[in-house]
Amino acid sequence: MTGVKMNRSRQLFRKAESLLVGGVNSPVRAFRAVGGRPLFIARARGATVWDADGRPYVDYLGSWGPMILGHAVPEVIRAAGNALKNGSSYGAPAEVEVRAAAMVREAFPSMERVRFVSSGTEACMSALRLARGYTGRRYIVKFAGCYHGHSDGLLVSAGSGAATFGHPTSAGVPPEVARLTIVLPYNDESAVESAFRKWGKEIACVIVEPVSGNMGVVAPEMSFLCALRRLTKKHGALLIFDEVITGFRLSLGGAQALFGLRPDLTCLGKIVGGGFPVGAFGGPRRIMEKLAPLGPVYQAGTLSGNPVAMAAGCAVLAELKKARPYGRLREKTRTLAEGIRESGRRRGQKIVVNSMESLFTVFFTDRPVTDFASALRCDTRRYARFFHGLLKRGVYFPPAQFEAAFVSAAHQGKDIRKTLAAVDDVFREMK
Ligand code: HOZ
Repeated sequence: MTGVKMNRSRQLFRKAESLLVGGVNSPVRAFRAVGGRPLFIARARGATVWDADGRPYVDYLGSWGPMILGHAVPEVIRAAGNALKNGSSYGAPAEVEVRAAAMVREAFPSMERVRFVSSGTEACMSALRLARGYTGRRYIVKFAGCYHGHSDGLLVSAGSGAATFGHPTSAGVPPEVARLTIVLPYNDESAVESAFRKWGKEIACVIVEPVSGNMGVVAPEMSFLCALRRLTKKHGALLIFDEVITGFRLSLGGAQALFGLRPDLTCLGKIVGGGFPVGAFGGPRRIMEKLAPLGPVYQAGTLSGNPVAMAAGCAVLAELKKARPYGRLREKTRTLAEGIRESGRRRGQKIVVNSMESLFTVFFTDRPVTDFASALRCDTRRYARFFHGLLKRGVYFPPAQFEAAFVSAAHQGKDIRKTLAAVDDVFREMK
């Protein structure tokens, strides 16, 4: 046989394409936004993932957020392993659910009552139904470029993969459903004011990523978040913070603790499950008790509060509470963001690096990115070159422009130095 031997990832992807839609189970993983073929990951530890050919990469995906402590953390392995020995699912209450709920409420005092589900999508979808059931209203307000999972009413002008693949409003969402979603520009409080003037009595809730991670990282204006709180209260609508990304990441108590704001409902996912499929939503008793079995809003799940997932989540939350890695995470992210900006300046690149605590995005534009419209002005082809340049040098960034990169407690100085050297080299090459 002559020619180059096909690497294992490529072999696996070829096979996967004949079995899985697009070879993947979640669109952005297919690398279509950046071209080429996805890597298959065989194992992960700390801040490193290894592909199926045994090549290591400094990982900034962190499974899209859950791995704030890094991969294969001994405490998490131990907790999940011990739980597993007692069976993997009961479909009946277990003590660990109570422990997890107490930990969530301690970190998020606004979540007086909690319901665990199996994903962030499910948490947001259920919070929406609850908001409608509680207020007896039908409209919801969301912001262009925010992504709250893939339930029908929320897949309207959505960020993340929906934006990447050019379907911010998905096919299959009936227009009758999409019409119930009012989409406004992020960071635009006057747009929110006029929406409330027009439909105030019919708006059940406003749902927002308090720091957006799904059009890339976009920080909120404090006045914007305050206006949301003020206007929802004034008009009897609920304010929902989607903290699926920010919860336990920006601080132990998420964005709401960092900004000192109290939403009516909070949605969690990712970190709360310690790398297992978990979501949660919660809020004050008077609202949450509208949920079945106490109230008329129905919501249920066979794997909700799964004991293995709950045990893993508790282990991560306990570790975060003990180690309080937030200051160090912020410092590492600042070093990365400043290093990338500096390199960009030196190499004549038009980039903007947005960062917030342990989240950041390198945008290929020279104008500030403050909302979806400015994010969409980025040069996604240059992002693709940047991504592949880094990957070739052993650094794994998100395979799409409209996503966040995640820094973990496991990233060490040497990882950051390697990343910055790779970035500089790629920028030099991209000139
Ligand atoms: N929705 C995630 C990006 N914001 C992607 C999830 C995945 O592909 O794992």
